[in-house]
Amino acid sequence: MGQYNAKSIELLEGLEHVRIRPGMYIGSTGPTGLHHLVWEIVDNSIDEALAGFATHIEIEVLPDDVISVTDDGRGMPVDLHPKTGRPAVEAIFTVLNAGGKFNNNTYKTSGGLHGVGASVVNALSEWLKVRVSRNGKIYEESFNRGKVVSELAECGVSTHTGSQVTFKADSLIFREGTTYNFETLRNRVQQLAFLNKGLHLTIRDKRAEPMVEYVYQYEGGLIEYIKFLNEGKELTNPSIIYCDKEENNITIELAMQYNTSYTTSIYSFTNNIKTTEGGMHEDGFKLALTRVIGNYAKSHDLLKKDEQLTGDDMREGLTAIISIKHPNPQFEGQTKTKLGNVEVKTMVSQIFGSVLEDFLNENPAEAKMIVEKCVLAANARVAARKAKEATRRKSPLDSLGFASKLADCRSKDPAKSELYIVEGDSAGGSAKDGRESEYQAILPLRGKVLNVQKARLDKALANKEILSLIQAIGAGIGDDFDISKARYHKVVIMTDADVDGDHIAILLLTFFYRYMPKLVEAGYIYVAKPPLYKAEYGKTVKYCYSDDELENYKQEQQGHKLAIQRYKGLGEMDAEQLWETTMDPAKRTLTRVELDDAILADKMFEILMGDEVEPRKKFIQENAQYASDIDI
Ligand code: TSJ
Repeated sequence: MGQYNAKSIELLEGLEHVRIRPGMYIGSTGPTGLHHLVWEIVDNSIDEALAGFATHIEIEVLPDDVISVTDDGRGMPVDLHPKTGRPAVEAIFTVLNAGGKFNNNTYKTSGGLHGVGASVVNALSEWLKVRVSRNGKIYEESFNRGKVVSELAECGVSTHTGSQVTFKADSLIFREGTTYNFETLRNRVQQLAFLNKGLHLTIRDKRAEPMVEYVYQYEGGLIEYIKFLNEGKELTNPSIIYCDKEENNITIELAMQYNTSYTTSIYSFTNNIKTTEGGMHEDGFKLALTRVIGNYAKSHDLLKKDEQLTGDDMREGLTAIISIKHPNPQFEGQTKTKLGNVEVKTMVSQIFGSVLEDFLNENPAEAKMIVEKCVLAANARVAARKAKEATRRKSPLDSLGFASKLADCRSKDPAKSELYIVEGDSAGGSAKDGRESEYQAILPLRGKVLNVQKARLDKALANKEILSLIQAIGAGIGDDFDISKARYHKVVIMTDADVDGDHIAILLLTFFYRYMPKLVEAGYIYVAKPPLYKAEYGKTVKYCYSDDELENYKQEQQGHKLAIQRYKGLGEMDAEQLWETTMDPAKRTLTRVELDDAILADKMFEILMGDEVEPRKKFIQENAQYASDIDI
């Protein structure tokens, strides 16, 4: 790697624009954009580690939501630019696109979603301090809202090298607040540790009393990631199949293992960025998997006469992680999270293909277990196809031998139409009577919905409640799902505000997440919030949606004798009350379901679908963060 110095930093553009249009640089000024600042800084330290110069990175959330990131790398360059006479480190923080990101000598392998760099973080910080240990000295410089307030100066001696950046996000920019969610930060730091084998990462929450600290270092890299993801799952065969290879400056690391579930979890990354839309690395992996297992099954006579394995059959129950490090990644697709480099496909296919082939040949007993599982999947696929055909028939009322209980709305405009999925026939009745039938449809569900986490598609499709749901939504299911055919742009889950109701809501969410993920991604799924209490005096009625709200109301109304009713279920409300409290767009609170982190969601559903109530309760309390309350 060439000498990195002040010359390689070119002056481009001032930072004023970043403050005028922050969204252009960090995506949003909400919580996502705020957390993005942290990754923009951490990425630089990861690069230093990938270049072989840093081994430890520490991330701290300090009181007042100040972030501090420290590494033990070479320390940012402090030499002066020959033309401007300014220190290199200053340019990193004051010049847009400085820092060598677009410089060939110092290619960037890590990277945030937008790859915008330290200067953007500086521009969007109320204050920022950088401290460099280098040349036996410590240097410091500080900034306010992107502008230098204290020039680079020596402030001590040092026996080691490294970089530290400390900043406070600007509340004038981040109007929704500058509070960090520690769980969000911890989760990504752990992921970075899995993705960068051997790297020592520490994260601390010093806002908490006592301070909270997590230390991550995974010598096994993706092997340990797979172990973590398959934790608590029953395995098809004991081995994790793994490869880690570098060729032409491109690194390919891959790990996979089967479990006995029916879901496929393939996650891919390029330069530590999740490639949600897949791309050439995933294609190469799937190609090799299909080819090698297919050949093995055939050559070892493991298939009956008319049995054939498809790629999908070979991916059922598979957990796989593919991580590529590439000096020049091409990101394509709608969200720029699809790897486009064609050369990667052949590389992954060849490298992983030969590792898998060797594994099967050297472990015949495990190979047999894997093939047998694929054959089971193939048989289930044939059964599911027949069941699926039945769901495609047009009318919700005919062909299936049962009448769906859907009370449809009159509007045929999906953008205006809402589907309420209601727990129980009695609440379903009230909802039907109370609704605005022009645009609100009601589908009552009886009892518990099938747990699709534990059932294959063919079994799910044999379930009446699920069939009614698929037919009501009208957009198909699984691979055939077509969001443009969805008959409602709001699908509202309305269950009792108790443990059973929560469970039903989660079962429904699991179903949507597994079989209609596009509906979740599009933000069409909502959870209704029914009141917990009715407090009355005279003719004044007040509905309270939480214990806190009730307490506050009691305080306010100390002069009155309140009659308080606790609702045990939706069924206790009459049609008018249900409309007024939970369905009227002018008054109701709907929580939009957001599950944008598929890895986290998979793990959560796994915990949730267990038979115990406590972990489920804990989830619901802790994961308010994955849902945002929207008053509509
Ligand atoms: F960019 C930044 F300011 F946000 C930042 C950079 C923040 C943090 C916490 C660390 C870093 C950083 C940068 N850590 N390590 C480096 N390394 C360099 O900038 C560096 C040092 C020396 C040389 C060289 O060629 O001598 C090259 C580079 C890129």
